[in-house]
Amino acid sequence: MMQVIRYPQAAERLLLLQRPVTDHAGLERQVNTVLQEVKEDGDAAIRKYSLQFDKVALEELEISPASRKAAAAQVPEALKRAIAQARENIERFHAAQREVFPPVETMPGVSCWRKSVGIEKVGLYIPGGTAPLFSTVLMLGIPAVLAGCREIILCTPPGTDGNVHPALLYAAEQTGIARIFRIGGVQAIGAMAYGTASVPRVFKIFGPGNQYVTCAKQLVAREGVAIDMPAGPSEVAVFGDDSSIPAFVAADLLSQAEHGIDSQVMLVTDHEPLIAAVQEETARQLEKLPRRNIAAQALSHSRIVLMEDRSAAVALLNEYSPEHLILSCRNAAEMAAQIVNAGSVFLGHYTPESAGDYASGTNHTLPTNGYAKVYGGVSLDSFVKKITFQQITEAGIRNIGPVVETMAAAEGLDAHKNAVSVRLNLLAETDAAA
Ligand code: HSO
Ligand code: ZN
Repeated sequence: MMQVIRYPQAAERLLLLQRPVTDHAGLERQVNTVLQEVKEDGDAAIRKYSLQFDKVALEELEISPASRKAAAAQVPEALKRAIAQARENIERFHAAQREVFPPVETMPGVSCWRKSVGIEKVGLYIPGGTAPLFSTVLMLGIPAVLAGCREIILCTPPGTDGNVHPALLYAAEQTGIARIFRIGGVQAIGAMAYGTASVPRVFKIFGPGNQYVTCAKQLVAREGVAIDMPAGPSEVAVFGDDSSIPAFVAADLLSQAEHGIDSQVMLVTDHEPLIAAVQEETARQLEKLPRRNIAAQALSHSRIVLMEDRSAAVALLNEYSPEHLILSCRNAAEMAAQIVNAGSVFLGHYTPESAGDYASGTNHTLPTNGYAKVYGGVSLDSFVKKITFQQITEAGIRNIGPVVETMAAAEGLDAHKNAVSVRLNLLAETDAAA
């Protein structure tokens, strides 16, 4: 089921850490055709492609406030309570990311400060497909609201009956998302990037999606619309040792494997006996999963890697830079301190990735494909830009002015120098007059 690799050497390690390559160039022409049509024909193009791709004839593109309200009646009470708890935790964690940046007096009379200001218009994309990801509505909507984004819209593909899953509408309602559109795929990205009669244009687009959606986001990004990050197939790496509980490890691997046939799942261990135990458990648990077909396909290209010791495992994991990393081992905190590349890290035997996927408070929109080497996941920061401010007093310009004059002169930029000199001259005149 899962391929086992023992003590891989450098060349083999490179191969086993590779991600699947998606041929975006091949997709681009196709995706671009749809985008251009949405740009030119707006709502008409959206209706055309919704019929063609999603098999749904749309009249109203926006979901009415009445049907948004009505969704609550279709959501079981237990789920509502769970959503409320998840929302509270996600809010608490993201609110703590608010930055307080008091002015810094870099020199007497020279004050500099920075303020986070919400991006005015943001668009959230929630994929349809095999699972209604209402948890992603919380993960994107909550930080957007906390950041003070003024216009928050959401696009998601409807079923063939034109309806959107009630739990998704309910989560959006609870989060405070202003407008929801029943539009999916490339059409949705085009609509939010360019704006149509029904859909307002936004400045930044967030959210996961299939390769068409990802390609569309990358194309509109070239035209000046910001995007959160390019999303690849979801990933988890688990590190296990002699303290691991095979049933827990297997369950964690399967939780990621059930996302999609392209999910990337890896177990790294320094304890040979764990390998057979996890394989056995995985096979046993897989049998009982409703999504076993998807999970089995994901597992068929997944790997178990045996390393000499913990430090070799750490090196391998940092090289892989997984989206999620579960340290299912003793002294997890000590190991976590050595992790420099990962989207989100889960410590100890009682911290499944699922907790972070839904409810513990951290964001589940994370860098895949090795992007964790340079990017962090979505957070409050993703929804703001940080504007710097400064104010210089008369005393301040006397202090900093000569520094600027000298540097400007040395760069041969006399107009820059003059902007200071005219001020210093006036001060010198008033000093003389006094
Ligand atoms: N593991 C997914 C997030 C998710 N899981 C949503 C369940 N629902 C991507 O990180
Ligand atoms: Zn998940």
